[in-house]
Amino acid sequence: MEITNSYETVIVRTDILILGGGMAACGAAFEAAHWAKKHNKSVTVVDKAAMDRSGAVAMGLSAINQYVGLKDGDNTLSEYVQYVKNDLMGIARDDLVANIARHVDSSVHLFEKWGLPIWKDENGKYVHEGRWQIMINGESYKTIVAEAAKKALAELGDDGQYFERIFITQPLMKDGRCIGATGFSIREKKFYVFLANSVITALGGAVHVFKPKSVGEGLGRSWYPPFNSGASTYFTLKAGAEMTCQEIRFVPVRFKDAYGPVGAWFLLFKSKATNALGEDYMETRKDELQKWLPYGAAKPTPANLRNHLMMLEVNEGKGPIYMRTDEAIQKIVDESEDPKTAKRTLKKLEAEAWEDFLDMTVSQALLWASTNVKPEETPSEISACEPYFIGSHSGGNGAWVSGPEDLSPEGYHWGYPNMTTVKGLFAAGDASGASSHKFSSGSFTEGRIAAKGAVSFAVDTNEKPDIDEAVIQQLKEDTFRPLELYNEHKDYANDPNINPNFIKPQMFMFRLQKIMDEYAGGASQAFKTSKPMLERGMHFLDFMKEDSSKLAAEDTHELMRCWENIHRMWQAESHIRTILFREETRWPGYYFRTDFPEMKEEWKVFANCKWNPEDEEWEMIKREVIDLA
Ligand code: SFD
Ligand code: AMP
Repeated sequence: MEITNSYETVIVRTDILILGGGMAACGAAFEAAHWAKKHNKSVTVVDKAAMDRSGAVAMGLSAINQYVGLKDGDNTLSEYVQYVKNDLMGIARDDLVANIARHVDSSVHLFEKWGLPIWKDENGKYVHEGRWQIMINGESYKTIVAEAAKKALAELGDDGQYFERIFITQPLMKDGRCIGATGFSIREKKFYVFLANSVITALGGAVHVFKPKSVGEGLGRSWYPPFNSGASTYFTLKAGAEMTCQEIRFVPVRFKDAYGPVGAWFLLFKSKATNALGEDYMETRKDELQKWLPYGAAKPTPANLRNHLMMLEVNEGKGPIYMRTDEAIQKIVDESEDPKTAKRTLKKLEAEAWEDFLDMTVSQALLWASTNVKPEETPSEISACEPYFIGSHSGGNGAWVSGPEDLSPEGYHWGYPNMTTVKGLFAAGDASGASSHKFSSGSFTEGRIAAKGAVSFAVDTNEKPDIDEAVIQQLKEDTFRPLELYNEHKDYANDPNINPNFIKPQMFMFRLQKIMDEYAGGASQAFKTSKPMLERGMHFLDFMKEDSSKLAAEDTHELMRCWENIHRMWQAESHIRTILFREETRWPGYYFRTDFPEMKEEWKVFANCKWNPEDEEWEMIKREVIDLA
């Protein structure tokens, strides 16, 4: 244990512990600081990266995708809930969606107050990208939000602190309650033990569980950030919390190879996507939607069904699929009232098209530039990405959390808002499930909701949890085992990456991705899978679980990579188990069960799962979908 013992153990005690530094965590920090001050409590935030540029919003965004406009009377809560429910083919928690939606506008107003430029029209009203989406100049979005969170913590003096570049590994549990977390510094030789009264997990979604389409020289490019590596799912599962919608992966359609988002093109520029022959498949294939009623008739067509129609084209060899940016821009120019201003309109549209990517997916602008794409002249290829796990966009996976007292029906509410089924453990953003379409603004808002609950929990319980020295030592040894293993066996072979005594994290990740891609319906399989395929995948995953104790790391950075892949592996297992459990195809375009190719009324339920820390067994659970809207 020479290496392990060379790491100093640092114990941090706090009342409210916020894990992650992304949108949900920043919202949680902002709100927790407010209530903590009133109740004399302390708040601590821990991020694996630097909050100014961490998480999904690191590169910025060009739209806020959840703004309901309640006060303006533009929309109603129930319309939003209906929209989300349809988009998820009937599977969403109305109470959670409504709770976020009724508070989200005030968060957006705060962002504006803190300096985020939101587009306005000549009447001073927000410029909408779509009904629920508003346009921003969002390159510095995350920096602005992180600054506000840090400022709120600073108001608490010594009772408000944040730790950056600390990787969270495990939950700390005592008598079935979550009392903190362990982690290690990426920069210093320190092992951290955070002890808290209540814990909020907001550790983001999961990327690179499936083999990405970008391999070789493109490895690492993905739509969602590669540093979101399944920590939320791992943390809540390991704590024994019930999880929901682990089967709902999100397969976004994106500009091919650089993953530029399509929303602004479809909604703001009203562009069409066509097959190579110029046919608008949303028109020519609309009869297919009749097979997926009532959701097939919903407006807008659910994201997975839009994908499905596109994939039918590709399967018939009618690709490439193109976003007709040229036609969309020309149409707007043609429709501009005064021909004299047409040139100016064209310039403005060109600038907006480039900025859409420069604000959130810089690499797409680089790809356009390097391949001589002029969006006003050249259509651009789009395609389906690899699957992602993200509870905040058009996916749904995450922890099963308690809803608000005033909205939630029986079974959806068991105490503090956004508390998981584990006492003292809360979840928000990508970490909480069945409340899709929260995006950046809704994740921040849900963080605020969870924080209010977590402060109440800390006030009500008012304990200072402790943990045995021996438990800490064991957790420390588990954390640093990959470093010890490498050190012990490194001289056995010449190549540090090839050694029969251990496996390096990159190799481990490649193996995991291969299993998921080939057996669990990844991109190479056109997202198709079946019971025999899933069972075969599970068989190989069992070997991976065994081999995970042989992960080895040369340094602390690689140690982080080891742990990221342990987290991904748990995300993978819960996904395979839940797809297997749900014997139907509900989200064609995200995945297809070839053995159960149709949607079934009896499966209009939540497919939940749970890993029991006592006997280490998995349990699959059906929960009712209760329609409130
Ligand atoms: O166009 C650990 N998103 C969009 N939202 C919008 O509102 N508008 C858009 O335009 C959006 N689009 C978009 C979006 C994301 C991306 C990547 C692109 C485009 C290119 C989605 C939102 O960004 C997303 O919904 C929220 O950010 C989710 O918030 P949250 O808090 O659940 O996740 P996070 O922000 O990624 O933060 C995660 C944090 O956890 C940290 N972390 N810390 C310690 N230990 C560990 N083990 C950790 N693992 C992770 C991270 O560092 C981070 O701080 S569009 O496509 O629709
Ligand atoms: P995206 O860029 O695909 O992440 O989409 C951004 C926002 O626009 C999200 O709220 C999507 O649900 C929505 N969106 C994207 N494409 C469409 C479409 N074709 N029809 C309706 N809504 C869309």
